Amino acid sequence: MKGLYSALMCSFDEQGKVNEQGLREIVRHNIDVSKIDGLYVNGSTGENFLISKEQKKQIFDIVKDEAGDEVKLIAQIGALNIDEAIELAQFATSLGYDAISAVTPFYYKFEFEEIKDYYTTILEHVDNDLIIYSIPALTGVNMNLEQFGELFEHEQVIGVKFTAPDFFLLERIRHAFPDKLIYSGFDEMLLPASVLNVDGAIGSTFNVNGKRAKQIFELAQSGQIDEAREVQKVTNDLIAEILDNGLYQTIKEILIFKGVNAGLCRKPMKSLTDDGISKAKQIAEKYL
Ligand code: HMN
Repeated sequence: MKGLYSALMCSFDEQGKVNEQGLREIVRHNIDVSKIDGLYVNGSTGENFLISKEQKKQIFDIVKDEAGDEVKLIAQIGALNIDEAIELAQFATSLGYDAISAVTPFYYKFEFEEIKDYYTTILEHVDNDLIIYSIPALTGVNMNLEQFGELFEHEQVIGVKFTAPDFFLLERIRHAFPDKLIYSGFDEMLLPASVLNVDGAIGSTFNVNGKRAKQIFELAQSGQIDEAREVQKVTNDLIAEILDNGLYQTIKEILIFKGVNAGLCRKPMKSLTDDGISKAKQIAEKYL
């Protein structure tokens, strides 16, 4: 399960429906062109929190059908409605997903005991491994070392997707739990996370910049830090321009420029203006 995973984008049409052909093309681009090790399906980048349960199932189904066993597949099934999370976990597991992942429950400012109960309840109902999805900036849920340790006591909890700029905590988790999988979540911080010996990374920009991400990860692993820093620098120039123009929309527009039918984002995400589309093309020409 180690390696680099694209946080998979999904292609939506003007009505907000899943564009099956477009989604298949995004999967193929990640496997054939970006040479990614795996796909993280229905995460933030997949606009998971903007779509229905039926659409989530449709996406799990199409991605597994297209990717088969060519790369590892992680299904993000976290939902505030725990029945939905369980149903999605069982569905993805029945399709053959290699692991499930669930975002920490958010919005209601749950206590840690409630968060722990959320994970144990899901795992009582599904025979699969689980990766905690921690993204404090978006969920407001900040867990400390001891709390990660309590979640890791469950043998089905095999790791964490760590999307935070807290390298002190990352190092402490790495040191305390050498057998758990840690995936770095911020693409612009891949090098420092790799130096701290994470097992892999999950990122939105890997949909278009997967080869450079892999270079950074592999160079860091072999101790070639100066070389890795150079690749991270170019990567961060690219990421800065993408963020400035609109993260998901710009990645989709770059994919479209590359001939992949990446479609539109779901409302309430706005579409790129004509200027934004031109800028995305310039970014693609400059870096990719
Ligand atoms: C997901 O759930 O889709 C991803 O794993 C999220 C991933 O960590 C991305 N985070 C967000 O989009 C919030 C990053 O790849 C991020 O987009 C990138 O580092 C640019 O900031």
